[in-house]
Amino acid sequence: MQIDHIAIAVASMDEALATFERLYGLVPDHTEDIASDKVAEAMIPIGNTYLQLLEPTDPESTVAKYIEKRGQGLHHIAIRVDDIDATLAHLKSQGAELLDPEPRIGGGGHRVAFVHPKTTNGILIELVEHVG
Ligand code: CMX
Ligand code: CO
Repeated sequence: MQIDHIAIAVASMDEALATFERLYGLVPDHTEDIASDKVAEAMIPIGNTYLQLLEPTDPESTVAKYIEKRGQGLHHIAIRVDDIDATLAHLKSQGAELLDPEPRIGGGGHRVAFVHPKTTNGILIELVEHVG
């Protein structure tokens, strides 16, 4: 297990990318529109993990609602696992509230599933199993 990425909800991707580059020299190596989640992502490598900037692309996006309610900031932590099906089965047996009972395809084509923030102290957790 390792941290796959740490996601930050931002109101303006262009502005956030400019800030991270100007202050820390950090630049993304991958950007993508994730239509299923109504967000755009920019993946910024840092050490052996990534910062994921998330900008809503639709007012109905969960990220748009998040920014409206709580402001910009830490949105979720993504944990990389070897076998997401086995991890989900384990979490289910432990009574975790799964937002995605079955894995779905997320950014980069990887298999992902979200676990409700109320399960882990107010932090939204994303599980990621890399494909390819
Ligand atoms: N972190 C912590 N708490 C969160 C949260 C987040 N990211 N988003 C919402 N919440 C809280 C809300 O503040 C609210 O708390 P209260 O009950 O205390 O008021 C509660 O969770 C319910 O929030 P809501 O606005 O009613 O939102 P929903 O129930 O509609 O959905 C959530 C919330 C977490 C399930 C939703 O954000 C979700 O499904 N997220 C997973 C999908 C996602 O984030 N996709 C974008 C990322 C794409 C990627 O990384 O690849
Ligand atoms: Co993510």
